[in-house]
Amino acid sequence: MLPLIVAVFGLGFGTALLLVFALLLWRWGLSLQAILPSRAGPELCLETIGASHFVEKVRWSMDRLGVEYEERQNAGVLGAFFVGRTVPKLHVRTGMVISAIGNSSDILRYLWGRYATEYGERAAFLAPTAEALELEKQLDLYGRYMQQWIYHHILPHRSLTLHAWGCDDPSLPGWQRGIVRLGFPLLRTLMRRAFSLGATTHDKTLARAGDFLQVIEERLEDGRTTLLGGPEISFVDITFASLSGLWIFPDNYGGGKADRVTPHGFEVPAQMQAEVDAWRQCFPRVVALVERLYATERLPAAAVRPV
Ligand SMILES: N[C@@H](CCC(=O)N[C@@H](CS)C(=O)NCC(=O)O)C(=O)O
Repeated sequence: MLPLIVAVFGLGFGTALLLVFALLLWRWGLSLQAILPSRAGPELCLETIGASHFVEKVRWSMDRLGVEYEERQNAGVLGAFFVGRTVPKLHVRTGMVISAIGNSSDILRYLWGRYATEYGERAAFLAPTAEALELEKQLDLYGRYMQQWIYHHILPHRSLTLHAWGCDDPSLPGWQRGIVRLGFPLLRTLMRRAFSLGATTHDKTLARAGDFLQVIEERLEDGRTTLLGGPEISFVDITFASLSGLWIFPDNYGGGKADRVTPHGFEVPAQMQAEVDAWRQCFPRVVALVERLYATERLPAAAVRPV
């Protein structure tokens, strides 16, 4: 950037040197800011986009745990393609140090490690047992199939996609919404490449997601009310329900934090609706589980008592 400024304004050697010095000072100020003791802010800050099933998994877990946190919402996709970060991303302030964790499963492990002793029973749903971790790996794959599935269907529809990315949400920064709107053709191309979208991928995704849902449907045949069979829900139930929200659209998805991006009021693309109808018919126990979890267990953050 600096050489451009120097060239455009025809600056001399002395001014250019001053400019370099000023920029170095500014950069040093930024570094100092990070370690100044007066730095204020929430202990936990969750960086998100409104419509994300991986975000919902963490958000729901944090709401259930009852930790205080601030959610910082962004417009969809910009982060991934221009800053190289995915959401959810949890920023943790410990005194002067701010750490960041950027993978939903790793965030859940951090929450367990940090709060299990202090919160006791209330954190029990986060216990990373061998069985839960094994299922979580498959669930995370299912989450990726869901991304491929939904983008295959919505990307051809500009308004629907922009809505899902938060462009109709006035609480998001206007400049982000503007860039997403303007850059839509590019973002759509990048998205198609990132997920290798196309008819072949769609067929594979549909089959793999269907196979996984069949496994879960069979698991529920013995009448269990949770995926691991215990009386209380665990993080794998929260994960499964959150990831399935993309096709079941249960009431209360997001616990009040995704209302501005849900597709109510939009016509669901016909092929997508047909596939949802088929899944609903083939996997009634799955649908019942997810709807029940959302109706009875998806409490908003404020509903959880402090420890
Ligand atoms: N494995 C990651 C996947 C996260 C992911 O794919 N997040 C998407 C949203 S669902 C994302 O960051 N999209 C980019 C963006 O919207 O900026 C996790 O579990 O957190």
